Amino acid sequence: MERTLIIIKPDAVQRGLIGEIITRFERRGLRIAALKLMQIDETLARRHYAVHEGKPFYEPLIRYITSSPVVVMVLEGPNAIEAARRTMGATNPVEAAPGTIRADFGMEIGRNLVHGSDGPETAQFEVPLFFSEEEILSYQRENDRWIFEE
Ligand code: DAT
Ligand code: MG
Repeated sequence: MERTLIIIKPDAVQRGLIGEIITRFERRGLRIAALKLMQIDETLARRHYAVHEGKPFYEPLIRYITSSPVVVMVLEGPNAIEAARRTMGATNPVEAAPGTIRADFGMEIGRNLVHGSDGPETAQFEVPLFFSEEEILSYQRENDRWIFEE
């Protein structure tokens, strides 16, 4: 089962959208393997977004992601990475498809509400930045067989 790291970003927490965003992933069928509210410090922010170091939006991005608590989750399911990113929508909310989280709640690329790992290698790098192995739970839901074919 594939795993992805999701961050409900500071703007979404401040706007009272934690439940709404979790619901969209949960309703789709993604299984929550880990979940917590936390404050991202500068060290963690710089590590998580290291791939963007040097880009013009890097410093504002670090200020934004450290500006208020976030909710971080590990979601799992078949093709969890792509499923989550399609539920989130395009990086820039004005380009995101209607019905996605970023389109339905966002206006600006620098306030795009949610993060999701963009590939298997990224997920394997990002998940351990936020969660220890003991915090990630392996379990079955009673209705998994009605959501996951195998
Ligand atoms: P995503 O979050 O969709 O994976 P990304 O990894 O390319 O997008 O960028 C990380 C975050 O940085 C993104 O959520 C918002 C911000 N960002 C990306 N490109 C930007 C740009 N051109 N201008 C301003 N902010 C940008
Ligand atoms: Mg990314």
